[in-house]
Amino acid sequence: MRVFPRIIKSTFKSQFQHQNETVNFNMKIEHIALAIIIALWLTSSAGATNSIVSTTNTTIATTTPTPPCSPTSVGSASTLYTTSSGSGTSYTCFSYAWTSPATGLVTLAFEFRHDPDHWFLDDVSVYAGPVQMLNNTGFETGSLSPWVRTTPYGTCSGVAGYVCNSYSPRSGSYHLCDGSNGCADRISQQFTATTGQIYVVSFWLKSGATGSTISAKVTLS
Ligand SMILES: [Ca+2]
Repeated sequence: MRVFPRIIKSTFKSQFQHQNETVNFNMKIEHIALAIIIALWLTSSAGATNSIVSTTNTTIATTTPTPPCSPTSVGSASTLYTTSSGSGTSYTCFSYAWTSPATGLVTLAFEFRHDPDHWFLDDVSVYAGPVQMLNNTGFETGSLSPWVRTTPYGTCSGVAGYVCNSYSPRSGSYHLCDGSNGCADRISQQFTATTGQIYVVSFWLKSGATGSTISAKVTLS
């Protein structure tokens, strides 16, 4: 009679252990699942954090300067200005809007002859929109470079074009002084132009004196 309860007890114990193992197994599965979910969430969070891209919008102000005097449109003409007399014994502004007919190097050149005295040149600019194409525009380095002096009409007498700090520059301490006599010398600087681009050229000229055999020619070609 005592065997039966023992069998029942053993069966219950076995079932209980089995259930307990099942519960433990289920709890382990739940823990593993929870661990996977947390791992996935952390990965997702880390990914989300990493996916935030910091963008900075930088606004660059570009201002196209107003020429010092109103430009005359010359199309693609290579001669901007020519005179056979002095342009005045005080500084006078000249400005031209020039359209480049080609892409490549162009030369802005000033040919000066002034038998009685000097030509003076200062504040030369060539703007493509807001971009200044020239260097040493006001001769304030105190030397000619990157301007170049050449003598296409031979060796002239008088005072060859040079950067000087006398005779009242228009700006700063220096300007170009050119007293080439007997023939003209040439002061030029190159820049790279683009087809169809409009370049606004401006410069200031002064004649040291009035008199005979004075000439100036400004070309862009
Ligand atoms: Ca100057």
